Formats: sequence, structure tokens, C-alpha cells
Amino acid sequence: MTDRRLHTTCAYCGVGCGVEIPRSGDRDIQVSGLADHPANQGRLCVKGTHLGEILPLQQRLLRPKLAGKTVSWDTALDFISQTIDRVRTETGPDSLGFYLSGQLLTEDYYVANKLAKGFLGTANLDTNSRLCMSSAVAAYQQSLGEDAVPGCYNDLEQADLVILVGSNLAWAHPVLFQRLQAARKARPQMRLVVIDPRATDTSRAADLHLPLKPGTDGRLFNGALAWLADNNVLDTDFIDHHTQQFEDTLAAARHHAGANWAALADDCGLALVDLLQFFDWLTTTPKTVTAWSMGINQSRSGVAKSQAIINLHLATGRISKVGATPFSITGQPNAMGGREVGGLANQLASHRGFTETDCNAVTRFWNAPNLARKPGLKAVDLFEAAARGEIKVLWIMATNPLASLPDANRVREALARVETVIVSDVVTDNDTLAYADVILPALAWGEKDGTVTNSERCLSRQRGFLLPPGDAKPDWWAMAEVGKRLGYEAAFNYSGPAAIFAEHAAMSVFESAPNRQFGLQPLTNLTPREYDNLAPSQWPYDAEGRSRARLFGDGRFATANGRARFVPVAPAEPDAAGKQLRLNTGRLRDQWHSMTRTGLVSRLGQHRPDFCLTLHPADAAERDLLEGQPVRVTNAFGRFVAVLALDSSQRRGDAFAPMHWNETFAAAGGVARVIPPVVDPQSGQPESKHALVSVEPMSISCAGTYVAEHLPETLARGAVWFKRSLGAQWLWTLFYTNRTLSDISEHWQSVAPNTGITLTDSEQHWFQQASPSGQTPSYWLGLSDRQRPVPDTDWLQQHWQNDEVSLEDWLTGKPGEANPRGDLICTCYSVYERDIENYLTRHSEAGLAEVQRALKCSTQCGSCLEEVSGLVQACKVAAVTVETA
Ligand SMILES: Nc1nc2c(c(=O)[nH]1)N[C@H]1C(S)=C(S)[C@@H](COP(=O)(O)OP(=O)(O)OC[C@H]3O[C@@H](n4cnc5c(=O)[nH]c(N)nc54)[C@H](O)[C@@H]3O)O[C@H]1N2
Ligand SMILES: Nc1nc2c(c(=O)[nH]1)N[C@H]1C(S)=C(S)[C@@H](COP(=O)(O)OP(=O)(O)OC[C@H]3O[C@@H](n4cnc5c(=O)[nH]c(N)nc54)[C@H](O)[C@@H]3O)O[C@H]1N2
Ligand code: SF4
Ligand SMILES: [Mo]
Repeated sequence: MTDRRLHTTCAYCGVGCGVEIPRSGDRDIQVSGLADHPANQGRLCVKGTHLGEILPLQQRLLRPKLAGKTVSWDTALDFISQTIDRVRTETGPDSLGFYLSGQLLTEDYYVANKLAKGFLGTANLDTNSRLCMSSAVAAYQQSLGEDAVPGCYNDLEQADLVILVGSNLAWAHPVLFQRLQAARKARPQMRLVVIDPRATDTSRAADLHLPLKPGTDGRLFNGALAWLADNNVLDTDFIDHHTQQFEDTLAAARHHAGANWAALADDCGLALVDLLQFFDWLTTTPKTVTAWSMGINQSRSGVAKSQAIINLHLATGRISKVGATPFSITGQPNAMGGREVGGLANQLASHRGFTETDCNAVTRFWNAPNLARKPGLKAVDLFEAAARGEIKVLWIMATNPLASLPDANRVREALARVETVIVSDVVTDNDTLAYADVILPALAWGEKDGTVTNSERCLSRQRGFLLPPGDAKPDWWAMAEVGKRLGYEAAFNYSGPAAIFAEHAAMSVFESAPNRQFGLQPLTNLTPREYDNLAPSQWPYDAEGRSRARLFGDGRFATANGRARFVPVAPAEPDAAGKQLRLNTGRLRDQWHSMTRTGLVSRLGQHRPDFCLTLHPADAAERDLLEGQPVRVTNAFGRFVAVLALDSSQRRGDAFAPMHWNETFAAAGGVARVIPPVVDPQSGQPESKHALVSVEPMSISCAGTYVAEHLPETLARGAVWFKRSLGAQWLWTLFYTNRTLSDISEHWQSVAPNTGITLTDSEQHWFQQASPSGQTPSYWLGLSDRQRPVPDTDWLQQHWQNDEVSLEDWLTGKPGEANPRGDLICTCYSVYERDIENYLTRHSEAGLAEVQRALKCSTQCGSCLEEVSGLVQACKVAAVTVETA
């Protein structure tokens, strides 16, 4: 590590990029990609590039609270320990629940598990990873004998065929996508197949996009196995010597897929020629990587689908070889670390289960008085038990379940029913915090210190470089203090993360089963200094302490007999939609989950400013829905409102909405309200991608935009609002169904400070008022019963503090069409859709490289490269069409 720059890892996704930070101790910093981190080799995506912008203390949680009042840590911790102690005596340890997160550091996670499972005696400790990759975990455990990702990132670069299934890599794992794209550029013979019902930036970059019927992946992969068997592409030697149960699996696959390829294509909603092209490439390409993510995992048969993928790789021996592996990509920065310390309710620390042998080993290692000896409740079941009144204390840490679990209305009932809800977070405001009895301020990224493990098993240090603000404390510390207060002084007396990591590493090699892959042998005796300076490394390690990039290379798997298991599967498909639409949910490029951090960064909100439901134009027309109109999305579980967007690449019958919006950012909540609590029976992972919904138009009496620091009650009343950050101000989009323009404007004028300037039109269709900078409060309000009034937000942001601007200018705020420059494409250089289109109109010959040179877009982090290149291509096509027309 150099002296001037501190090395750490990114706060966000499972790619786990290394980041360099100036050692200024300042919150106003520019980060850069760490050149010698194996995950990113200097690259960063748009979220990583803008990490510095989540450091300001705006909306930061700084003090513990008990029943709404600020208290000292002592008071909060005494209360928690006394409550836990009372409850476990009165109703038993299983009325305690913990709900954790893949955004905790390994050290936090380790202490939580030790406290709950080892000392309190309950395994009712689960994590949001249940919603994320628990299906892949269960599949690896059954097929390979251990939850161990066999391949590494380099395999995606070395493969001749990369298949991305249910993954929007370009947006969700952008740096890995950039590595893949660079490899394709260097070796143009490499092929990329994307399997996703939806057209995405990832699919647009592919050689072949299979826009399959949602949920039919299992059938497709079973079909592929049958095809490969028919065409003698199986590795019979590998099957004979290193696997078991092949014949049954092949028979099941044949049965499930059927013998007719045209019928299979039809079942999967694919063109036969595309299906055969895919099968042909599979046949001829030994170096194949299949990488999958939430489009596979978040399903009622996520485990079986993952196994269908693994079966295919085992049958062809395409596993553990350079450029040939099945690869589940994890989402969160420390999803893997959580798996390592037993963060899931059905696991114990160090990849152990609840077998007699494992329980005894853990008891001995921890000297644990009350080890839980059976698996606990998985996330959806844990909240269901809570809603029934069976959980009395629920400690939620680094996750926002009311926004992310299915059936939000039931989760709300659960939170209301639990006697003591404890929430450890870093922000003052999220959906779940509203239900907390005790609120604990945790250290956030940049302040906390520990380790994380990325998607390819690479363990890196995440280092603190800022002083803790207010009373914020590490998550591990809060739990260790509770442990000590409950009388387990010796077990929880940690001096810091180095001591916790040392114990975790020692545990990983304690009475280890001979074929277990997970083990941190070379890291067991680190001095605190060595821990501080720890360089990134991948587990497992060989006898010399060197990382092994690929597992099972010798053909020995982690099962009892060393053979991988084929699993016969016929993955269940989601319910038929009938007249309803199928709601698919997922990520946007610039937002992270429930937006508690990225939602505060104005710039990151501009790429997709509105909470949109996207439909095919024909589906919208059938329902009399108009683009830009708010629509109500409903089913038996609940409803939410979003703004309608149309996209002719959307499959007929499918809808898409981002998972990010929730009650903090949208008055009528987000998608979680309509996701049914349907889970995979083996993994407990919810089916978050296939909710059936009805969509209806909302008739609007008035629409508005309000820019200020707070939304006053006069405007909030009766409004469906959405809010987004403009930095120091928020912008609220307002839709009213039963208040007229004159009703709202009159009420407003009767209570609002008349410091500004007002404008209405003679026909009373518009009302605008603004109170310029320098006035308190400053605000900008536009109301209309014709068209949603939107100011030029760039202009407003620039002039908010500028006293020179005339009142008239300030009032108009240069309003124009809703999105005058289109959506933001390049977040780093503020280049909008229209900027690129205008440039191309003026320079019709310009290609991608010239646009990049002229406008600088996609030359910093590269996250928008696919979008820019898409626009360049679209303009070329449009120009040709005009010329030939
Ligand atoms: N920008 C950004 N990046 C993130 C995150 C974020 O919040 N924002 N979160 C991180 C986390 S925790 C995770 S888990 C990952 C998730 O990363 P991804 O899994 O890549 O992201 P999603 O958008 O959830 O879903 C991927 C795709 O699955 C498709 N899909 C839906 N149904 C099906 C189906 O039946 N079959 C197939 N084949 N595909 C289907 C969707 O259309 C979608 O394009 O992203 C990580 N990275
Ligand atoms: N419909 C639908 N639902 C989904 C998904 C989907 O694709 N569709 N995806 C699912 C997936 S894959 C995931 S991973 C989940 C994510 O869902 P959540 O985990 O609920 O989402 P986050 O917004 O990341 O919540 C993290 C919380 O922790 C806080 N926080 C951040 N850092 C720290 C810290 O260091 N300590 C503490 N104590 N708190 C911190 C943040 O402010 C935030 O409130 O959503 C799942 N839900
Ligand atoms: S890909 Fe982007 S969000 Fe993910 S770790 Fe790297 S910089 Fe962070
Ligand atoms: Mo996730």
C-alpha cells in the first residue's frame, strides 16, 4: 500500500472492485479504481466512480434512539440485553430473530452468528442473501457437495462461449461486463449468448439473445442436455469417473424437454432457428461458461434451474477448467463472506451444516453453552412467524425488509406485531426504520473496517478512512456489547476486527472435514499489522499458501464419495398469466437497492429519473394506458403506482419495474407490495421476478412538481408523489386524483409564505410559484391540469444559490418539456440522450469513437458504453430509413 492513497473495496456489488482513496480524512473525495486489485484492475463502474458522493452526512443516522428518543449507547444496549434476556426466559430462544445482510462485513456477520446460534441458542438468523443467491447455494451444496463457486472471473475472459442467463451483467456487474467486452474485442471469435425475456444493455451486446418465455430456463437447459447427448458431445470419461446419477438425470431431462425441438422452442417462446443456433454453439464449444444470477435464482424452482445448468456442465466435463465452468454471480459486496460464516439460517459457521459432527465441532470451538442444533427459519418464514406473533425481538441489520421482501403488507404486519424491533442502519430514513423501537447508528462504508469476499471467492480488506461520525459504531461492536451484557464476557471481548477475523480464520480450519474446500489456512495467524495490510487473495489455498483460482480441478468434489452429483430436475414454471400481466422486477444501472444511499445522489437519479412500469405499446393500448401517465399496479397482495413507459422490445404480456422504489421514495410504495410470498421449496428464495398483476390507468385531476427541502402537508394531501434528490433539495412529482388545480393552488396560497412570485394562465390551466434563493424557504412549484410541469432541474440546481437570477427566470426555472435533453446517459460527464442525437444529426458520418471523443461520454467509467453505442446505431438506422423512404 502506498502512503498517500488508501486501498479499500467498493461498497456495492459482488464484483468486489478495489478502490483507491486519498488519505485526507476528508468526506469530499474522488475515488479511483485500484490498478492492482485482481477483480477490476483499475476499472470502476458508475456507482463506484461516484462513491465519494455518498459520504456527506446528509440524512446520516448519528445517535441511538429508543422509543423515538435519542439515548446513549449504554441505555440502548442495556435495554436490548434486558429484553433479549427476558424474552428467551419467558418464551424461549426461538422467539428471538435476527435478519442480516450481505452488506455486512465478514467480522460483523461472524459475531452475529456466534451470538445468536452459539450463545442465545437460536438459528432464527437469516439474511437478505436468502432473496439473492440461496438457490445457487443449495444447488452447489447438492451438486458439488459444498457451497463453493468452482470458477473465477478469468474464465469469462478465457471462454469461447459465454452464456449469461437471467443476468443483466452490463448494469448489475458492470466491471465484470467490461472485462468480458474487452476479451471479446481481443478475441472476436468469442461468442456471447444472453438468455433473458427482456431486452437489456447486456442482450444488445450479445451475438445471440434468447428472449425466452419467463421461467422456462429449466426446460431450455434440460433440452440442451438432451441435445448434447444425442450429438455425442458428452464427456463420458468424466461422467464415469467423477459423477453419479447421470442416467436418471439424462432421462429426466429428456422427459422434461420432450423429443421435438420445434415444440421445445415453442414452449420456451423462442424461434427454432435461435434455439438450434444456441445448441449448435454449445455442441462445438468446449470452453463454455454459463453465468447466472437473479433471473434464475429468484424463482419457485431456482435450485432446480441452477442444477439444470450445473448438470449440463458436469455432463460435458466443462467445469473447473480454464474458460469452462458454471458460475453463479453474487450480488452484494459480501454475500460470499456471509455464506462463509454461516449467515443463512440453515448453516453454521465455516460452511458447516447442522449435522451432529458439525454441531459438536462448533460447540467445542466456541465453547458455546447453547448451540442451536437445528436450522432456523428462512427469511420469508421468519417474517411470517413474526406476523403470527411468534417472534418477540427482531434485530434487523443492514437491510430494508419492508422494501425488499415479498408481500410488503404482510411484512408491515410482522414489524408492527413484533414487540421489540431493533434496526441497525446508517441513514435516518427508510421504510423499515419507521417500525423500529430501537435504532442503532452503524458505521458506514468508508468508516467501517473488515473483510469482504467477492463472487470469485476473493477476500479483500474494506478499510475505514474516515472518523466515525456522531455516535456511530461498528455493527460487530453493538452485538458484542449485547453478548457481554448477557454474561458472555470472554466470548465477545474483541479488541477489533483483526481479533474477530483471527477467530474466524482459526475456525475455518478447526476439525475441518477432509474434503471441505473452504479454509483460510494461511490467514490464521495474522498479526494486527498483517491484517491491516492484507492483500486480496482467493480461497482455497494450496499447501504453500497460494490461492487456487479454480476448484475441483482434480475431479474430486466435496461430496462424501468425492463424486459430483447429477440431480434429475424438471423445474416448475411460474403460474400462467391469463389476462393479467407478468411483472418482472430488477435493477437499474445507477441505483442500488432501496436507494438509501444512491437515492441521495442527484446525479445517480438522472439516468432513470422516474419510477416507471414498462409495457409493450400493444399491451398498453389494450388497457387504454398512455405513456407518462401514472398507472395502478394491483393484485391480491397489494398495489403500487408507477409512471407508464412504453418499449416495443418488451415481451407481450410482460411488464417490468425496477426493484428500487419504496415508500420512502414513492407515496404508493414499490414492487414489494405485489410480490407474492412464493418461495423455492428447497432454498426458501422468493420468486421476485414473476408476480401476476393488473394494470389500470389513474385519472388525474392535477399534476405537479415541487422542489424544496420538505413537502408541506397542503401539497402532500391526496397526492401520489415520487421523490428524487436534487442534492440539497428534493424534487417531488405530484399526481392528484380528486383535488382540482384551483383547490390546491388556493389552499397553497392560504398557507404558503408569499415570498415569491406567482404566474397563472388566463384559462387557469397552469399555476406556478417560486420563492427564489435567499428566501426561506426557497421552493419551486408548478401545477397543471393539462401536462405535468417540469423545470429544467440542471438549471434550478445551478441557480438555487444565485441571487443574481431574476424573479421571472427563477419562476420559469426554464421549464420545458418533461425531459428536454432526454435521460442522462453518461453520468460522469453529464451527457444526455439528446446531446448525442444532436451531435449525430450534425455529424451524420460519426461513429462511436468520434462521439466518445467529441462528447467524452463513456470515456470515464464506461458504464454507459452500451447505451451510447446503441444510440449511435439507432441514429444510423434512422438515417438510412429516412434516405430510403
Ligand atoms: N446497479 C445495480 N447493480 C447491482 C445491484 C443494484 O441494486 N443496482 N444489486 C446487486 C445485487 S444484490 C444483485 S443480486 C445483482 C443482481 O444482478 P442481476 O441478476 O443481473 O439483476 P436483475 O436486474 O435483478 O435481474 C437480471 C435479469 O433477470 C431477468 N429475468 C427475469 N425473469 C427471468 C427468467 O425467467 N429467465 C431469465 N433467463 N431471466 C429472467 C430480468 O429481465 C433481468 O434483466 O446485482 C447487483 N448489482
Ligand atoms: N421485487 C424484488 N425484490 C427484491 C429483489 C428483486 O430483484 N426484485 N432483489 C433482492 C435482492 S437480490 C436483494 S440483495 C435485496 C436487497 O434488499 P435490501 O437489503 O433490503 O436493500 P438495501 O437498500 O441494500 O438495504 C440495506 C440497508 O442497510 C443500510 N446500510 C448500508 N450500509 C450499512 C452498514 O454498514 N451497516 C448497517 N447496519 N446498515 C447499513 C442501508 O441504509 C439500507 O437501509 O432485495 C431483494 N428484493
Ligand atoms: S462493478 Fe461497480 S458497483 Fe460493482 S464493485 Fe465494481 S465499481 Fe463497485
Ligand atoms: Mo442481491
